[in-house]
Amino acid sequence: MDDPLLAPPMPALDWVSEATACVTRHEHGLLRLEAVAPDILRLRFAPSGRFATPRPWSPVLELPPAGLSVHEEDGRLWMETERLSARLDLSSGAVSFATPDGRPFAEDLCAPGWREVALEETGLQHLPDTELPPGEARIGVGVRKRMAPDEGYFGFGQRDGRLDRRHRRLTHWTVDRAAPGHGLGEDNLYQAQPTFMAVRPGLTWGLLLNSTWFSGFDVGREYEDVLTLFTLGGELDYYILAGPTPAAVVEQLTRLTGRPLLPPLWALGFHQSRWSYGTDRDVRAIAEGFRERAIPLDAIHLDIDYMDGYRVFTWDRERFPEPAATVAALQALGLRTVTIVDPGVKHDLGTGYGVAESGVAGDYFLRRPDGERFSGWVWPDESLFPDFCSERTRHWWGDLHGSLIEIGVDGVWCDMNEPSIVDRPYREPGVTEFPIPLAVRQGDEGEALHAETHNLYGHLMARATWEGLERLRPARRHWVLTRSAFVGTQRWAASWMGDNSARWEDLETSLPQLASLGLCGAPHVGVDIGGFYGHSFGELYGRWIELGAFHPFMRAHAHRDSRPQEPWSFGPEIESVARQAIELRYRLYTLAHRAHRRGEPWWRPLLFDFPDQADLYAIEDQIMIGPQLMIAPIRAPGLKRRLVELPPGCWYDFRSGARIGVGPAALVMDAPLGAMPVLVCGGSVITLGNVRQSTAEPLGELMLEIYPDDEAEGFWTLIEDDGESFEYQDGALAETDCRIAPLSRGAVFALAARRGDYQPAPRTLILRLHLPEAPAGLRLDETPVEDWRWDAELQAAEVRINDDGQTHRLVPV
Ligand code: MIG
Repeated sequence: MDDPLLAPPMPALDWVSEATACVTRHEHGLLRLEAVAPDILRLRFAPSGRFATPRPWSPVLELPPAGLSVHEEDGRLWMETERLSARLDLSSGAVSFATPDGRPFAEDLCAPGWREVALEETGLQHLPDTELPPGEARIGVGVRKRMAPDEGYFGFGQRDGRLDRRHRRLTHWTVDRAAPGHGLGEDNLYQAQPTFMAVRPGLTWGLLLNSTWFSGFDVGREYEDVLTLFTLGGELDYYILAGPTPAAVVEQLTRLTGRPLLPPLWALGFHQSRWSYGTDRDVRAIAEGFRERAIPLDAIHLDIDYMDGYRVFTWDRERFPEPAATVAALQALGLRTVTIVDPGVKHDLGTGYGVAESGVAGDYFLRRPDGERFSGWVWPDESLFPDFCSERTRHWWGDLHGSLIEIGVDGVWCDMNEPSIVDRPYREPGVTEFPIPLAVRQGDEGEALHAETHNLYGHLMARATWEGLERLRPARRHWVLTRSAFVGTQRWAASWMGDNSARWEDLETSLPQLASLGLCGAPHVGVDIGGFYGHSFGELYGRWIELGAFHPFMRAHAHRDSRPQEPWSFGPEIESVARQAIELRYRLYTLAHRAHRRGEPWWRPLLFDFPDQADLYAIEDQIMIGPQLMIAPIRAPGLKRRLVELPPGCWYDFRSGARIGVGPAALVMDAPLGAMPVLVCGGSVITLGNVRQSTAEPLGELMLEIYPDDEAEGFWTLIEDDGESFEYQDGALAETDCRIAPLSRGAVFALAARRGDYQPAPRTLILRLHLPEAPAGLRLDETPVEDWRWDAELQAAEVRINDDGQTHRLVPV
């Protein structure tokens, strides 16, 4: 699709406008521009003149439409909402967008173009029966847009490589990255998210390509400063997100694709995994190992060896004679059990394997174009594959989780769902990937080709799993982990980045990788801490776990051939680094409610919070954890200190409590193993609980670490709920607003009265106000405080109050 042609002009023959949309008719095709919301416009162009019918499994939600005003002037159509405008040149068919004050962006260089595409051009694996069927599937459609020279291009889903994707060509097709190691390439990985944001000082806008087909973005690689969007499937369909900030773009994107789930609290704790803890005894020993050593843990993952011959939804009764008893024993230690489930169902008919038999009886498995059932090889050898586009199939699959729920399993880990399939048993030589033929029909009505639905295989498996858990156990929040995903999967699942390696390079690439996903609306992400392939080693593991303590989803995992990789496997020094890192995670309060409400990523690049500082765009080795904390990880061996860029504002050292500088500036900070720099932005209130061995233990006290800025006022809302149920949806929340005046205005700290119906357990609040020097005294609610202390080391005044949910005001005097 790299043809050098700019598409020829495509004059409009006529146009009609409706309340929310405007359609222009061209000699070849129709172009429709629709206001999906005041800040979201959708553009569709169908060269055939027929727009594709909506898909019942579309990852994009229907929003109540917004008004669009349209008028023609000077050979152009002007279309406007309150927040966004578009202009279509009637003689050429090119469209561009602009802010309400007239700043243009995403300007077409020409009309959309289209042509027939040969499969070879896509780079997709090409077997005789994977041919694209003739017709719209083979029609590639695209358009080229001008890239403003000062724009950085971010998002683009799960990939290796740099944060800013200018000068790159990126495609979207989910694949199992079978080879060890996440390098610095940018090829397709397990997940596909055809969305990005363009950021420049003063304006961020976003784009979601509404195509589940093979698609791509050429971000100024082919032609300098030219952005090309292209997709197979015969229709160009994209949404423009008005921004004007990265946070607004992610909010708009997750309004369209669904807000991220709110995980149960336990899922935000530490998860320990390995391929595989192979027996009941191994699992219990690991659990006890954590408790004996007082290393906090909430979940243990069971990889594929718990199953009987890799048959999904079965247990190997020799290795796990009484799974319910094992799960109960873990529960007694405050631990949840997560089990892996692969999509491939062993082709095992006539032996009493109910999953295969009910799947065949219900006709839930994919069929080849010739009508034969499709099979391929995975762990259970020859396997059948559910058609997750079918609602009936999703229902059946979801219900199968009843057997796991009965045993007491709390979370489901969906693996191999790109899907990953090979052409013969793994043990035989010459194993090759074996794709589902692109012409396979999917959906309850057979409405779509696999070519259209491939990228949704993992997305819809995660959905089927979540919806099944919801039916089976409606009162408790569910938890699903998935390897493959698309935009929108955040509604149902967290994800990890698949099979990385125990190498510094893999730790390094994980930083921008997770940050990019956050920009695509997927906040609940993490990578295998320590590295999956290969043998991890003390320093790498130590650096990784101190970093991983800030992953939104925190799990350590390792390959079956790698040496033990539990926190105590590398000797006492690393064990204590790991314990401290995990303890810190358990003390920090969660950002999950913010993510759930606005899609806000909590692991994010500096540009998210500082979009006007172009010199910070390229920084990918410092990560903001929510708006208040910034971490500066170590990515290489032997380092004991590193350079840290301070964005604008005043900054504190989280560990020492000391004020360290005012940005923009850069400084060198100490970073011994176990103590990578963690900074707090002025104007922050960091909430810390006490150390707990699991999230099930009660919080005795809550520390509010208050860090005033020099000039800016700080705001923070602490959001709590029971961590387990859906009652927060009916108002069972506790929300506490905090405000901290700048030092220039006395650093007064104000706590508002608690809102909402959730009542936290009785507790003490410890207010720690960080100040440049000791105040003469403190007044609390207009009364002088007698019982307070100045902590000279932390440079903070500390006072304890009973958390009565009322308004309080602390004034240093
Ligand atoms: O072919 O279940 O990414 O986390 O341990 C390998 C075994 C299959 C790949 C997953 C990995 C998991 C492994 N799986």
